[in-house]
Amino acid sequence: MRIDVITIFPDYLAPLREALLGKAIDRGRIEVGVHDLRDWTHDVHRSVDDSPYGGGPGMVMKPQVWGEALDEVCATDAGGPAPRLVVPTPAGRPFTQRTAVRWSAEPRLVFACGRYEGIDQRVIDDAATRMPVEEVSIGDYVLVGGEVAALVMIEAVARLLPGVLGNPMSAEQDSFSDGLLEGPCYTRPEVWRGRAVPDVLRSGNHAAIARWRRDQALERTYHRRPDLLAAMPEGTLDAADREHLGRLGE
Ligand code: 6GU
Repeated sequence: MRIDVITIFPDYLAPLREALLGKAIDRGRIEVGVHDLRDWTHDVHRSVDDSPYGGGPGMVMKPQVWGEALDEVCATDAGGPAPRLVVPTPAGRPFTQRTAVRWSAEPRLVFACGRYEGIDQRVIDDAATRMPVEEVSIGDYVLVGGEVAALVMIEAVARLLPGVLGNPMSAEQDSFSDGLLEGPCYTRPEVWRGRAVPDVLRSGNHAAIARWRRDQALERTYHRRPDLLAAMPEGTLDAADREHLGRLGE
């Protein structure tokens, strides 16, 4: 997968080269390009923003600069695939694990990181005539710009790519992969500061362990994310699941 990021703060994306993502780049699983938006300015001040039509606070990012940047970064070589353009914005559709799974099948992603109040909407509308475009938010809070959101989304996508995670089973057992939060986990020692590891995990009874883990996941989801339980498709919970949840409500 090839990932490009356009930003006025290229240094913000430095963490991409660290740890898990850095290793994936070194191994050639991901190719990353970070581009300074100001490279596409023509004026001496290298300005990227202007005051909003209709008035109001803040500044809007200029269409001319973004237009040229996207023309160049999103260009396709002969027969090559068009990228999916991602525009991080608190006004976007929610980014979820499903989004990450869907994007992990793309050959190319381009992230257009805006600052200030946003990017002139015509940039997004124009790009959408040539490539798939998604305006997405990573949660119900406001960040200063799209850079940190892009880092979050790139990490969520990259860890799903083959050969990026050490253990491919971990991606399948994630919180959200079965619609529930993951329960607690334990390692040695057996007793730490007077706290013992739950007996069932040391019992060797694999069916009992699986049932206990499922119940813990149900319990955690019930208390922390009741919205996830309410949204589970019909038939996702079996009789044993429903019985455990029933006991929690009593
Ligand atoms: Cl994607 N961008 C910004 N600036 N703020 C956000 C966000 C994105 N998602 C949540 N808040």
